[in-house]
Amino acid sequence: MTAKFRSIRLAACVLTSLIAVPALAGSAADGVSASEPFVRMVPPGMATSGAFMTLKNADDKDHKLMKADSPVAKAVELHTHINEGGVMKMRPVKDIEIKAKGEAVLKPGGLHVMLIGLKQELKEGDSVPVTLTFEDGSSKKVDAPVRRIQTEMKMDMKPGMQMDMKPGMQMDMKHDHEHMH
Ligand SMILES: [Cu+2]
Repeated sequence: MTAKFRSIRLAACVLTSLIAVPALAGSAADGVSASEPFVRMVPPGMATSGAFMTLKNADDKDHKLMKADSPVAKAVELHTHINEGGVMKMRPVKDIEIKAKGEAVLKPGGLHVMLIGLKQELKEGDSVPVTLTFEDGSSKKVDAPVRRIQTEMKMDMKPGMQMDMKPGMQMDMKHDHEHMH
């Protein structure tokens, strides 16, 4: 391989990592649409946040979201929440299934795209690019605005479920420990 050829290949690699690959007709990225994406606003200094959206599958076959990437975080994982004796805990999931003609809802307290090690402060109204990659390797870029979602966290709490902390805040701190150890 010539040096020139190598540099072209390198340039192509850099380009594909910077620019979202356009969805090819018939690909999973073509069949799945992401509606109402948003990223949760977190206080300055907080190292983690989450991205949420509804993934709709227009195809006759199931699709899977395999991974997500975002330039605002050092690492991005697919997570879900499980309720263990009244305590909400997060668990990484290997993929998120979007059934044929169905949808997968990523929402606070449920499935989410976890942004770990934020590289920048997320201000309300900022747009966070999130690239979703599907089972066939196709991907699409979603621009998720940063929003405050405190009230939605409250809705996830059952009456009688005691929380001696501010909704949202401390739960995220706990996430930090899980990821930072
Ligand atoms: Cu998480």
